[in-house]
Amino acid sequence: MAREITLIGVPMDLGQTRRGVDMGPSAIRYAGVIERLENLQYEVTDMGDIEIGRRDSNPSPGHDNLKNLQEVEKASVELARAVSETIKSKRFPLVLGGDHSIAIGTLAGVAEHYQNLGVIWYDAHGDLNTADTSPSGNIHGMPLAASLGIGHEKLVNIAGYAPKIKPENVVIIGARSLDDGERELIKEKGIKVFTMHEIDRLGMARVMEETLSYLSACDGVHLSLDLDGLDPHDAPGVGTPVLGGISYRESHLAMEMLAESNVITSAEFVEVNPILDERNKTATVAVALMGSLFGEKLL
Ligand code: 5AB
Ligand code: MN
Ligand code: MN
Ligand code: MN
Repeated sequence: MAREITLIGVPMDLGQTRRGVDMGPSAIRYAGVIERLENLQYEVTDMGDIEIGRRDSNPSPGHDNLKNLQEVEKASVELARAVSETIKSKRFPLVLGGDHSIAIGTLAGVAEHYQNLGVIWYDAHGDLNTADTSPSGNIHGMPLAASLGIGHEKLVNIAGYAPKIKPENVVIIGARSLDDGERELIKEKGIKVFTMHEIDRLGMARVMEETLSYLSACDGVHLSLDLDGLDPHDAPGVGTPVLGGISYRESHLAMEMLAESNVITSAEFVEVNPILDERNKTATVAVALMGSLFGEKLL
């Protein structure tokens, strides 16, 4: 893992309809992310926030069921550029969301640097919808599909190439809410999913061991961590909470095992919504998990 980290804030809230998730990057900074990483002897540069356009109050025809498509596309292009530049200068991109639609841009910037990029999608949801299958029209439910090359061409072709990742290089961890179309896509593409059932049954240690061995042929691994993967008792400040999630302790173990394996080459922490939170708890959890991911140890 690079010892130099670039923080990229993405105050995106246009991938869903609840207000407040645009304040996620500020909340994470306020929770002390820079100090936390500097204490671990990383050199940290905060490049500030990507500019996000205005909420599209009048969706243009032909974009049905893709809310704010234009603005999400625009921000994704800019984010992809920032992430790609970061990797070019041999630094680790740590992206702070913002809603999960930002993963389209993050992965567009990351994937051009790898032949065989692995992705760990830590989430209560599959984020495998398209405009045709989405019950909401919210693009934050579509980024994994778009990155696999499935969905609207504007989302699929960010940065001018597609697909970004291969289905056999994706592991979803924490799933407990999937739509019908997502279930079909998982079966059709044979995507590896550790649902809450498997986490309960196998335990997080074995889930992470299997995840790491499953992705062992990858030349880089991106961690896309949606805070709603955690149980809402531990991470209440999210827009689409689902009961019965991964615990705080299990999440720490997962991050510690990723740190030990030294395979993660880029990461994003998304869906922190301070308006829905309890005293910045969710951002604080996010920063604590980043601590573990970047090698924090008690002894
Ligand atoms: B998140 C839902 N599947 O598509 C949809 O938080 C929820 O990035 C998506 O995981 C949740 O609207 C998106 C019902
Ligand atoms: Mn989610
Ligand atoms: Mn998500
Ligand atoms: Mn959510």
